[in-house]
Amino acid sequence: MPDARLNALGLSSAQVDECIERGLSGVLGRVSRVDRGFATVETAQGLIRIETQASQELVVGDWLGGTADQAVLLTRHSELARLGGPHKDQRQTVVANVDLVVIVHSAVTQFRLELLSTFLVMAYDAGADALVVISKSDLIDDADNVARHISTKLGGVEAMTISTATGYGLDALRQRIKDQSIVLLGESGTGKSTLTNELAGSEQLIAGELSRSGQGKHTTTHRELIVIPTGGVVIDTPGVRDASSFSGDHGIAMAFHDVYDVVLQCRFNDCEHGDTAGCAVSEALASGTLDQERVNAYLAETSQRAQISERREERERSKEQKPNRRRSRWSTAEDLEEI
Ligand SMILES: Nc1nc2c(ncn2[C@@H]2O[C@H](COP(=O)(O)OP(=O)(O)OP(=O)(O)O)[C@@H](O)[C@H]2O)c(=O)[nH]1
Ligand SMILES: [Mg+2]
Ligand SMILES: [Zn+2]
Repeated sequence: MPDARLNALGLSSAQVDECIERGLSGVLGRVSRVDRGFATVETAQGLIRIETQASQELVVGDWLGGTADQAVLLTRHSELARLGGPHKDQRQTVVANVDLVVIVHSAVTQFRLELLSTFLVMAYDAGADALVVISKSDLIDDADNVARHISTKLGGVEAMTISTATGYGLDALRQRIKDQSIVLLGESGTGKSTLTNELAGSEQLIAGELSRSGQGKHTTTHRELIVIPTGGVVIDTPGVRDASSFSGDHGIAMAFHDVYDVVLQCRFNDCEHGDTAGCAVSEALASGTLDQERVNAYLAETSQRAQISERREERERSKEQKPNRRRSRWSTAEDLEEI
């Protein structure tokens, strides 16, 4: 059953074994794009479109087995999620089966520690690895220094520097992501689509994005999965201004490992890590073991998480009190166009 195209799409023995175990013969394919009502699926036989059902929300990166009429969603090994739903307080999977989340940050954009930390939390919560890519290195003298600084501020996460204008760092990046499924996350205009096109080479241009207007900005509106000829697949996503993660403990513990280790030593379970006597965090700050900016980012992430779950619980309570209220509309494809 496996063929060269499916391998290029990132097929692993897990999907093949699952198809055999579940008796799924026929089509095997990967969702490359989801539009309202249907998904575009790449198969060994070419592209097919299948209707999506409310009962089975498909996302880019999903693997499907079975037949075109009765496609079966195969087990996801990772799920990148954000806050979604009508009240922006539900877990919503946006991309599946990625190995590596590549956070793209432009060397000439103001570095927002909280936003980049949120991307990191999302990556680890997804069950993926994280890599920070500093783009547009041609526009400043010391982009590698910027990469080192940002890596330190983000707790030592791996960082690389690239320029699609000069080609700097691209071979190293191709090697790093070889044979992996990666998703690009970042603010708008950081160069995600330019990088996607560069990685795709002659394979595929993001035709829709580039043909709509001749010049100027080509703001991405869809997530799209594209095969990289040197090995791997890349999922381009629309840029975001603000991100809210559906942060679980795992993502926070990984992204803020240094802060989290100290938090666990606090004397009080409900410590707010202010200037309280016995607070391990304020002691670590005073002795210089912890970085104030990282602690601030940690506190912002956890307090946002607390607010969201409070809001959700309050909503659930008021729903219980008003049993006849009309149910709100669940998210549609349009709500998804943010990451
Ligand atoms: N100087 C320079 N410009 C770049 C580089 N990479 C991308 N750009 C430019 O940056 C602008 C934005 O690039 P895009 O690739 O569209 O950015 P994006 O991250 O996809 O943006 P959204 O789709 O809105 O999220 C374009 O004008 C690119 O030509 C680079 O390495 N150097
Ligand atoms: Mg784009
Ligand atoms: Zn404390």
